[in-house]
Parts: sequence; structure tokens; C-alpha cells
Amino acid sequence: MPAVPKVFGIILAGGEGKRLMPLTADRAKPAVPFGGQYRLIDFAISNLINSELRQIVVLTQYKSHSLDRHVSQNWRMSPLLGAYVASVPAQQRLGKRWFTGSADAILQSMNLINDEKPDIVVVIGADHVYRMDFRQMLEAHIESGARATVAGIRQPISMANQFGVIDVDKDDPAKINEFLEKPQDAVGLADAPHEILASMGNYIFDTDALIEAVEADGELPTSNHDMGGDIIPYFVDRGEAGVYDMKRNEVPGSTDRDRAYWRDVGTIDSFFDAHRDLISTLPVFNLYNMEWPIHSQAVNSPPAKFVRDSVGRIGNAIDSIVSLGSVLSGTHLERSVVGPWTLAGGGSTITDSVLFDRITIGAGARIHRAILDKNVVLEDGATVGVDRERDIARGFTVTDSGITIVGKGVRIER
Ligand code: ADQ
Repeated sequence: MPAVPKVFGIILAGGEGKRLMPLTADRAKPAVPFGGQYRLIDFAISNLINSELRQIVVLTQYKSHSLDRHVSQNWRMSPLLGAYVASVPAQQRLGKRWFTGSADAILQSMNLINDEKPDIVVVIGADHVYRMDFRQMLEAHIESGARATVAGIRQPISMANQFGVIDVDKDDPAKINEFLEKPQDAVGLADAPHEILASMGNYIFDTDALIEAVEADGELPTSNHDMGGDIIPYFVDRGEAGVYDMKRNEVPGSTDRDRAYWRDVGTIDSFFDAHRDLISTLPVFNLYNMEWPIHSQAVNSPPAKFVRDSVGRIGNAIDSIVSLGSVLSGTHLERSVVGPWTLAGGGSTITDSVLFDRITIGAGARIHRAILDKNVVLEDGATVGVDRERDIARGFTVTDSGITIVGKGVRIER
């Protein structure tokens, strides 16, 4: 390994995100808006850029148009420095098939690795909210001599069936002894029986080892061609898999509260809860850490505005985030996140909700515990999230926890 290795970043962004329906009905999960003016993928890209990676590809497949557009419009890098963030769609380079799994996505994108000839490849997911300095994980990878390193973070044992579960070697804490992808009957950690060490879906590989592994996996007819299910166990079986504990990661400017914060926002409930983490007075996840900025779309619009309506009702917001271009006229907003270009009229009330962009809210409308996708219109006096049975009858998705989701462009009548 050279003293300064050449590092290439691959972001896996081709998954369907079925559990986020209807927000993923016509966009890829990494393109789902988050926190007002971000898309989920902005966290992964920002972390790699802030970690000084400069050649990054985003592998896309499922309904990728808005994801491609977001990456190409907002993540332009200087070609003078050889820097790029490129969105690369599935191209059927190895025959007439789409990516059959995340490892197949890498196998089919081998031309990108061959073009750059990196020493090390960082492979990460595209749908988590967190800050992470990958340079520290890279140091640990090189120091340990592992050929593949998996980032791990403690999670409740009740969530073990959603994650790859890492069993650390008793004699060597930098080594993985066993890796089980989404087990039904996980065993808790010795010092915390109610927790497991979960894979964050972020990996670092020596390039030659990654190529060997995905090529060998491509030959296996029984494989699901999945990074977590097939490639990591391949390295564990060979005694070549290392683990990097996220609790060692120190990101500049982080607070005690959001140090090592990581959320998989794969379900509506976790997506909703992650928004709550942004808006509390002492945020559990601090978007305002300018030492490790999360970059996003440049919204070309005037600032948000709060005014009285024609009969003097005050437009105000508390414990909330309001994005550029929004006008709250005589509207009361509380514990909510509002995306760009929302227009809300007199006497309307929005509580505990997440609004994407370009929502129009009529006078006297009421929104509670709801997620509204872009271009939703509430007519004067309309309500959503207030009457569960009515929401279901109107065809909206309502979770067991009582969150109503309204899909793109729906017009809600009184
Ligand atoms: P999951 O998130 O369930 O578990 P997966 O659905 O493969 O695994 O998604 C991982 C990443 O790969 C996502 O960013 C997704 O968009 C992308 N992806 C999925 N299929 C793809 C395809 N065909 N082409 C391109 N990209 C694709 C994974 C790991 C677990 C780990 C969790 C952490 O498998 O071990 O614990 O992530 O959330």
C-alpha cells in the first residue's frame, strides 16, 4: 500500500426502498427529500467529500431520474482537479440483465474501478442520516491489515433482523469472527445483552480483494449477489474481515448529543422520527454543524417569510424548520419540517408533520402527524392526519403508529 493510497468512492443507490412507499412510488429511496431541502443521498456524498474523497460514483438503477438530476445539478465538482461525483445508471455491460443485487452492481461497474485504478475502494449505502469521517476508518483499515473492513454501530437487539450483525473476534477486537445478515435470533453483546453491533452498510476494501470477491461471487449460481449477505461473509470465512467501531469516529464540531448519531431511515416511522431529531431545541442531530457541513441543493429563491394574514392572525413557527421560498401567512406551525416553496394561508395549523416542497395549504386547513409529498394541495378548511378512518377511506397510507402519508400532487378536499 502506498503511503498516500488512492481512494475511490462507490455509493450504492439502486435499491427500491419498498418500506418507504408511497414516498418511493416514483423516485429512488436515496432521492427522497429529507429535512426540508436535502435528499437522503446528500448525507452519504457530504461525508465522502468532507473526508476528502474526490472521485465518487453513485450507482443507480430503480426509478433514478430525480436522483440523477439531483446529483448532476447539485454535486458538480471542478474537472480541473480531476474531481467528480457521477451518477452512473445500470448499463447491462455483462449481458441483458439489471443489477441483481448490490454486489452485482459493483461487478457490472468494474470499468469504473479499472479506469481509476485506486488502491482502496470505499463502498457505502445511500440512505442513512449521519456524519462520519471515513479517513479515520481508512486509517484503521490499513493499520489492521484486513482486506475488507465493515463499519459497525451498536443498535437495539430488537432491530437485529434489519441489519448485518457483527460478532467481533474475542482475541482481536479489530477482526470479525462471524457476520450474520439479518438474523432472526441474534445474540446480544457480552457487555450489553440488549444490543448488537450492526453493520452500517459502509465498507472499505483493498481494490484487488474487492475485485476477486465480486468476480468469484458472480460465478456462484446460488448467491444473491448482495454485499451484506454474500461478500462480507466471503471475507469473514477467509479471516480477512476487519471491523471499525463507529464510536471511535470523531467528527469536528459534533456535540455530545449527536456524536456517533446514525439512523437508517428505511421505514416511514424511522424517517418521521429522524425529522424529530432535527427540530428539538437541542437537536439530536445538528444540521448546523458548519465544521462538517451537509451540502444540499442550492435553492434559488427568496427567504422564508412569516406574516399576518388579512384579518391579523399571526404566522409563526416553533420547534420547526422552514425552507427557503415558503410563506406562512397567519399559519401556526409547530414541531414540523417544511420544504421549499410552501404557501400556507390564514388560520391554518400544521403540527408534528413533514412537508416536502411546493405544498399549498388553504385558509383554515389542519395538518397533524402527516407526511405530505411534493405538490400536495389542501383546499380551504381541509384536514389531514386528524381522522384516521377518513384518511384511510380517502386512499392515504396510514401507519400503525398513526402517521398519514399523502402522495405527490394529491388535492385534498375539505
Ligand atoms: P439493506 O439496506 O437492507 O442492508 P440493501 O437493500 O442491499 O441492504 O441496500 C444497501 C444499499 O445498496 C442501499 O443504499 C441500496 O440503495 C443499495 N442497493 C440495493 N440493491 C441494489 C442494486 N441492485 N443496485 C445498486 N444498489 C443497490 C444493508 C446491509 C446490512 C446493513 C444495512 C445497514 O446488507 O448488512 O446492516 O445495510 O442499513
